[in-house]
Formats: sequence, C-alpha cells, structure tokens
Amino acid sequence: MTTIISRRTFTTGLAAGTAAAAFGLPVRRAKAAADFTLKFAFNLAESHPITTRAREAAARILAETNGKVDMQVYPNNQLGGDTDMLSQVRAGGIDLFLNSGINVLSTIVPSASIYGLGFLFPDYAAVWKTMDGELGEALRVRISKANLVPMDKMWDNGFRQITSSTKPIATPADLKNFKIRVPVGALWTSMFQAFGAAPTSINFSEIYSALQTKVVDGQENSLANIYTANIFEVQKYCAITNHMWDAFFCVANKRNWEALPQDARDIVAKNLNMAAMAEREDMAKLAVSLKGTLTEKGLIFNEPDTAPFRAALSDAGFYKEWRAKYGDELWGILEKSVGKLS
Ligand code: X2X
Repeated sequence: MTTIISRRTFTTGLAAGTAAAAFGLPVRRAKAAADFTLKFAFNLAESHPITTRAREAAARILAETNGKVDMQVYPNNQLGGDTDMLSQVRAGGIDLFLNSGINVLSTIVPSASIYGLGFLFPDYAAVWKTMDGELGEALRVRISKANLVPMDKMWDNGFRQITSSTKPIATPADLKNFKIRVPVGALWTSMFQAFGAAPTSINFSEIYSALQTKVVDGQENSLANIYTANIFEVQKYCAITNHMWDAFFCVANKRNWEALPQDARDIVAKNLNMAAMAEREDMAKLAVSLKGTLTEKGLIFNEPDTAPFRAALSDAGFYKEWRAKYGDELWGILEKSVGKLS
C-alpha cells in the first residue's frame, strides 16, 4: 500500500513551515518516529569537537538507517555529572556514554586507567600506537566484563596542562600543598598526592564553580577543555606540563545495545568510530592553535622542564605502587609499547 499524502495536508504543512520561517522560528518537519532512540551523553562542552563529531555521527546514523535509529546527543552534563551518567548507562537510562578510563569508569574497571600514568607518551604517534594496539584491546576486554560494550576507537581528550589562579607552576615545588581539582578517579588523586599537592575530586560539571569560588586554586586539562568549558575565565596561568594524556572510551549499555538489530549496530559502531577518528584530528590541531587563542584571552603560559616532575613521581614510588595495582600482565603489555617504566 502506498501512503497517500493529501494535497490539503501537504499545503497546510508547507504554509505552516513558511510562516514559521518568516517569523524566524524553527521549521518543524513531520518525521516518522524512529524505531530506536539512543541517548548518547557526556561531559564535554557544546563547542568541543567531540560534540560536533557526535552530532555528525548522529545525522549519518539517521540517514543510513533510513530514519530507524535516532541517536540523541546530550553534551555538557545535561543528563548529570559523570558519576550520575555512569550509573545511568549501567542501568540503561543512557544508551551510550563517553568517559575517560581514568575518570569514573575506573571506579568499576580500575585497570582502565593505566594509560593515564604520568609522562607515558611523548606524542600522538606513541599514543595511538598503544591505544589502537594491544593495550587498548586488553582494556576493552576488561570493560566488556563490566557489562558495557566498548566501541573500538577512543575519542581524544588531549594532553593535559596545569592551570592556576594564584601562581605559575614551574617546578614540582610549586605543586606542594597546591589545591587542585582532579576528576573522580584514584589514579588522578594518587598522582597529585605524589607531587605533594592537595587534590580534590570534583566532577567536570562542577569545575567552573569550584574554580570561581576558590574551592580549589587550579585544575589540569587539555587546552580544548580549558577553552570550550571557559576555564580560562577563572584561571590566570597555564603550565604546559603534558603530565598525562587522556581519552574517552565510548561504551554502550549491553542490554540496550543488543536490542538493536545487527545491521543497525554495525551502522552505529561504524559512525561512532569514524567520528572518533575525525575528532582526533581536530584535537591535534587545537592543541597547537589554542595556545595563541588562550593567550589573547589573557591566560599566561609557561613551559616548565618536565624532567623534575617525572622524577618526583618516580621518587614518591608512584610507578611502583601502580605497577602492583595493575599487575604484571597489563604492565608488560604497556611496557611493550612505551618502553621500560620506573
Ligand atoms: O573531567 C575532566 O577534567 C575531563 C573532561 O577532562 C575528563 O572527563 C577527564
């Protein structure tokens, strides 16, 4: 049977659309309801490249599934902070969640944080060789055991830099008792304790107000987040420490994922992975260009010698302690890719 659109319905719809456009209102198109709606949530700002690429993926998924799969993108902690979003993706209220393996995801899969160990990667070539290689695969296996389905490609969250409202951070001594916000993950707290700082775990949803009200004096993040989450407005100095690199796993609630027909799953996974690859390129460019942009916004940059920071972690027994926690198998896989650590 063919659907008959009466001329009357058609012209009425058109007239309404034209009128809406004339008044600058969004034009509502009549759309068949999708068979599957997926909620895709994360903590990043609307203007972060992750959001842009996620929205592109959503449009492609809708087109390639002929309107059957409608992936709705919720950036900027719209569905709650990370701790909350993690509970929701586990319960099935959120279908897809982007989260760092070092962040709240590590509260249920502790080993997922291993790639966040200080000063592991000199550059992006080393990063992707490791995370698209054996280590990334080993971590995805561990995440799967927690009833979450990880997509193959991680989304870049960048090399991290330390910002402060009180003083430039030039040496490890400057971090002594420094009140710094870190995400909610044991490795982060441990690393800044090893530096002698005073870390406080705070979700990204609260970072701006925590800095603004001086609950903490500093934080550490990629330049992309310092810019898109407006952190530069409440911070004065930025030390290019590259002390760690971070990225997000894209994980699906297992039950909801398996409720999708296989062909739809393939289309969703393919487009999420493609979006991650495009976003990696965006981030690599931003890491270079944002220094100028942020300087114009008034942020004062310094480039400390990082060797003493690395030595401080080593001297505090940081690597030794975490080697015991991660275990020899995972540590061996990591060292195969990045070289001996001590
Ligand atoms: O919370 C952060 O600092 C962020 C956005 O970088 C992470 O999700 C780890």
